[in-house]
Amino acid sequence: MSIYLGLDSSTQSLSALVIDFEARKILADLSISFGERLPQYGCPKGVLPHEDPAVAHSDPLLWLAALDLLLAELKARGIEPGRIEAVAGSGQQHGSVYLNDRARDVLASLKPRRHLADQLKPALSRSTSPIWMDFSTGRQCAEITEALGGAGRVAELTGSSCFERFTGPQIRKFWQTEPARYEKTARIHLVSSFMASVLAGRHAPIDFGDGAGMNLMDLRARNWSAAALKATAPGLKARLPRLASSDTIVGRISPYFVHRYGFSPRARIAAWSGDNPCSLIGVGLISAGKVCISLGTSDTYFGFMAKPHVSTKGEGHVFGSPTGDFMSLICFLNGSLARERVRDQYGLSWAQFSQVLRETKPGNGGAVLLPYFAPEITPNVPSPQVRRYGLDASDVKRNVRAVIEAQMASMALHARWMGVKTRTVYATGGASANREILQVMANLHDAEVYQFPVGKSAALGAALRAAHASLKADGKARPWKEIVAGFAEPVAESRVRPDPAAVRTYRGFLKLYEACEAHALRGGEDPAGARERYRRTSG
Ligand code: ADP
Ligand code: XUL
Repeated sequence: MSIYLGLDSSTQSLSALVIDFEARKILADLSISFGERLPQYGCPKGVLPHEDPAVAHSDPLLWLAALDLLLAELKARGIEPGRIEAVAGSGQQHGSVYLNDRARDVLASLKPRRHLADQLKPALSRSTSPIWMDFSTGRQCAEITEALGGAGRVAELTGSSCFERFTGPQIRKFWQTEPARYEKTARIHLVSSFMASVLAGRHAPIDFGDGAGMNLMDLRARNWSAAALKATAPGLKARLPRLASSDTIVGRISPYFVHRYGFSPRARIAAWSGDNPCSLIGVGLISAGKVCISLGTSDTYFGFMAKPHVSTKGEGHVFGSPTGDFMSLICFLNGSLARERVRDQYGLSWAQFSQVLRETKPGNGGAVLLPYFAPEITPNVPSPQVRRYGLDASDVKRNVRAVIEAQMASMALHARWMGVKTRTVYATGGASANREILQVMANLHDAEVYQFPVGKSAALGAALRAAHASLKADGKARPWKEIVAGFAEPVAESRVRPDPAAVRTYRGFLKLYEACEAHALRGGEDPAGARERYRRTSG
């Protein structure tokens, strides 16, 4: 038997991939969309409505309701849960769940006849969970940064300078605004360690991958940083789970899942990690030289890193990789969100959007759009701001090209701190189906781009991590190369090659884009001159 389950608790859905590891086959692939299947939780896109647009919380009970639904459905699809050897998972990063001192007993004695959500409800000390889309902790970020000696120091210590969505600033805000509830909080989990805890029926550790997304972990020493804890909230260490490597086995599956869904009592629960560390495995990035660009609700740009090399200017993060190494990541909030806004503004279908990209020229005649339809993470833009340079809002074609060129240019500029020349890009996420978008990507990054056969890279990475951890626990550890082989590989025929003429055009365009960004965000000089220079050189 070599059947493993990978779960992915993401912003808008909970997904599962079941793999037959030895046969290199995906046996089941399913998802529960929160908005469609669990509308009673009032989180149509995975987020609770709030009068302050900077606040983004979700309902942790929604994730549990989805887990019950998903496992029931897995069984209905003909998968025998009793054959699953081990389960691992991936969680949206940074989000946190606050539990009181009843949680330990509740987790240890889950009743198979009752839903998870009903049982865990009395164990919450805070009914909602701030998630990665929250921008409301600017003040706390400033306070922590000052206490730790500046943004560069925080980045050197924790892998990232302070970011609003990171767990430490979120915890500080909770302590400051709801001290009584903070006092009643016995354990603060990440989404990943919370879900693992429920599956294992005991408090699970936080892995080094996801732990690095908190501004609390010493990235190199891999322990909770005393200085960061002190700068965040009092009594925090006692409230955090322990840190552990990603291949830790948390324990056997809780009897709840054995009795309710027919899992084997011997099934192992491996530590969960963040969705990005899991995706790193899910696309097979186990050594340096290639990067992955995921075009999802938000866009991410990430790659394997052997030695931690951080951005001290707040342009990205270094997390732990499940292989025990490191990974770099840059998150762009305005991903599909911005592409859809432009598409919808002009009433286009995706096919028409692609057609426009085919018909228009690289460099867009020097027209530039800064597409911060929502607050942007990279570069830091705290409130929405859409700017057009040499571009009329009524020009459908130029706006379509401009949004894609802006996104790809922004990635190229803000990935420079990683100091690597990328020759190969793996593209994943919903919009990676669009080959015209991938052509702009190839040209702007001067790299070959490949599509991936499995859309769910985070869930696949989780399933492969389950296999890796469980084999290791049996004394049959396999090298990562063998773990990912045959699963996490790009489609060879999908290659999109850079066009040399477009690559040349984009060298100048990048300078122009950089000037527009500096003008809009940092009071830089008017980019009219830069646009003129670009137009002259691009012919
Ligand atoms: P998530 O981050 O929620 O997992 P996905 O990776 O599933 O998101 O991507 C979903 C998004 O993909 C949709 O919101 C849509 O904007 C985008 N998408 C789907 N098809 C296309 C296409 N042909 N061209 C561009 N974008 C697309
Ligand atoms: C990464 C980030 C997002 C979330 C949700 O830093 O905020 O990618 O992990 O997917």
